[in-house]
Amino acid sequence: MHVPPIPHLTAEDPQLATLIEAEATRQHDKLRMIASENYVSEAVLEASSTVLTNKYSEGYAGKRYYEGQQLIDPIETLAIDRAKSLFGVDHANVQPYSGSPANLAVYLAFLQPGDTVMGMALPMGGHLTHGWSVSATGKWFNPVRYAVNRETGRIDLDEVRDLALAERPKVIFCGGTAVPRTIDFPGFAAIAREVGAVLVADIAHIAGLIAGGAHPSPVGHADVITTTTHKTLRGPRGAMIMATAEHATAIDKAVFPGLQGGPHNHTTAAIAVALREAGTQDFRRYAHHVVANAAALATALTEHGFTLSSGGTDNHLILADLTSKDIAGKPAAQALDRAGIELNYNTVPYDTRKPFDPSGIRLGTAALTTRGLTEEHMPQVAAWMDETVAAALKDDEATIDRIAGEVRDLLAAFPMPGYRAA
Ligand code: DSN
Repeated sequence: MHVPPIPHLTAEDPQLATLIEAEATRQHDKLRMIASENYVSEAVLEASSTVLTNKYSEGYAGKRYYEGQQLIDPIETLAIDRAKSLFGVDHANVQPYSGSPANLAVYLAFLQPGDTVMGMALPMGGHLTHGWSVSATGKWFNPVRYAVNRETGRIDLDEVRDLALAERPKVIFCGGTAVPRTIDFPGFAAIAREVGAVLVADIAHIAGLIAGGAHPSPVGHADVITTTTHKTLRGPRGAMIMATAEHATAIDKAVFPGLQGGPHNHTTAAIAVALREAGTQDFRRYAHHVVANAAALATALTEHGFTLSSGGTDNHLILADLTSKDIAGKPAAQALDRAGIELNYNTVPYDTRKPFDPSGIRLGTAALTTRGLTEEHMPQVAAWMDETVAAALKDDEATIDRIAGEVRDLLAAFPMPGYRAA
């Protein structure tokens, strides 16, 4: 059953309660390997479902447009102070509703429509909001995009520099959604300085690894840092923008009143809880364990003949090209989901297939590490993945069902925050 329990919902809206309870069970029974997902603690769940959702608070602490902020102000200030202390930044804005609005606020703070922005191309691992064509950021601004090297699968900073010198972007984004390797923040910062651009590090995927000391920090290199709070950082769905003191006012004005109305105070409180958790020794161990699990899984997948983009991983994320397995990403992801292994199909760099039917899959170890799985389990996970992909090619649903049962049996020994067996 769901934890905290939902008795009032069950009594008043059983149809919805049944769906939520089923989702809790689904999350319990599956190896959740979508690289951007995690399990939050029960304390985070409690904070995000409080009466704070009743309150409007446009503005910032001490400068609100509505009365009754006696307790909202200290809650938001606590979240800000914890973000500043955890990441060692001058300024933090905890109001962005999620990662895309956070990135859009950066455009509003530093660019005029038509200005040039540079980011990693989406099929190379970048994010839609780094200037991809279907996003407002690609339609209303002038995007220039860097790639990864075709042979190494890694960013070539010489190519990034050449492009930056030729195009003179006002803003450069580093970071992305399918980047399995360490981001060279000092290298990007040198390029940004040379061309006079604002460097934005989008650390949405790796924020928890940075907080836990398992990935280098962009602080001291990037002018602005954007992040979601719900991936490796293990908080509620939300986002933050951190910045040097110089850019604090521009960022705050862009978030409110530039882009958003009232902050979601229940989310702010839950972010504060997550930031406190992320400052503990337990979380440091967790962050290093996420990386160790990903490395062990990458090794095991390679031994099973999977082709990994860039040859492996430095963080929580693995991108596999399934061409060598004679299956496309989407049917593989769907079969893996039936086998209790949840991940997403994904383009791989230089993919010859379409984004809605690409060659690869993307997976990560943040959630399964929260459940308590260790490196010793990764060979079994890789073996299940290999067997499932082979079974999918033969329409062998019996094997896929058997693996789903084995996954459930394994996970029964690993408690899930937010769920208890009835
Ligand atoms: N949807 C997020 C991810 O899966 O990486 C990015 O926005």
